[in-house]
Amino acid sequence: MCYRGGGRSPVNDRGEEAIDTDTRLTAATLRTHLNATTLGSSIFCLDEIASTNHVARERAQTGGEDGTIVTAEFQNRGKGRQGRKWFSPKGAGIYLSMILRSAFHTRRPELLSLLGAFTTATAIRAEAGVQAEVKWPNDVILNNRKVAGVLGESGHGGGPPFVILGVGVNVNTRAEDFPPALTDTATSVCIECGREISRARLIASILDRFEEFYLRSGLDVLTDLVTAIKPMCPMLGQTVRVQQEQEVLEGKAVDIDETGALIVETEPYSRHRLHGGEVTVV
Ligand code: BT5
Repeated sequence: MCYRGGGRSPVNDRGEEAIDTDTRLTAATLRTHLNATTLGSSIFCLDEIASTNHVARERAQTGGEDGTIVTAEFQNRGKGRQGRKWFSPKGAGIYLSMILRSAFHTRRPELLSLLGAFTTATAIRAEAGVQAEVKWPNDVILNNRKVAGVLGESGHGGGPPFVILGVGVNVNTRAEDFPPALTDTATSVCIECGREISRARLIASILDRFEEFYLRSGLDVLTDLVTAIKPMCPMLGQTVRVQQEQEVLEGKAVDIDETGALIVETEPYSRHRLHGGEVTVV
């Protein structure tokens, strides 16, 4: 269970495994599942690369259009926020980046990351029937373990300013394939739902849901988005500790506002708007 194809292939310590050609992602397969029209206007499905965010950035800087999608079977330098690494074993996960150029949304990169986490969580719920949750600012959690992360990076060139939104999802990764550093904190959709999930269907489901919000602009969409996210974010109402660079803040997470900021109350009438950081529920 929780591996691709009918038999187990050897996995080395870089997470490399032979690709089963039947399950390799292709633009044609993605298009059979995709309803979105802007997202996926151009699709590049690659094999081994450093990072889909790097490739998407290069394409954006040379004119890559709004909605262009890059996926990979394997990332040898998959990255998280602040120089952290993203474990990206071959063929088992989704490594997806989108070029986003909507002027309305790229002015709110934090909200785009939250939208990425929210649509990934709702897509996992729909495709696998498990209770994925959003952990502000950029994570998707299943049974208290991280199943997906989102990395938003802003840039210029090749057209209107852009955000590259990278989404990494552990889809069919087996428990024993996570490196020791992640065994207590990470999980995959397959581990939690007990069956393999089609990466192509899950990507299409994420993009379709993302586009519903992305093609709209104005205050209404911000309100609708935040209203939809909040019930999926169990940290609201909890006491949290937020690490922001050198500063640590502890208080009650009371709200997410329309900019995507987390509102933390340290004492009555003392509210802080946080735009990023590492959150632990105390
Ligand atoms: C993230 O960063 O969660 C953003 C991850 C974004 C990955 C995608 S894949 C497609 C695109 N191309 C890229 O190169 N990146 C994006 P952050 O919140 O900083 O979390 C990173 C931390 O999560 C690491 O330091 C580990 O502790 C943990 N981690 C690493 N790989 C993981 C995995 N596969 N599953 C769960 N946790 C992981």
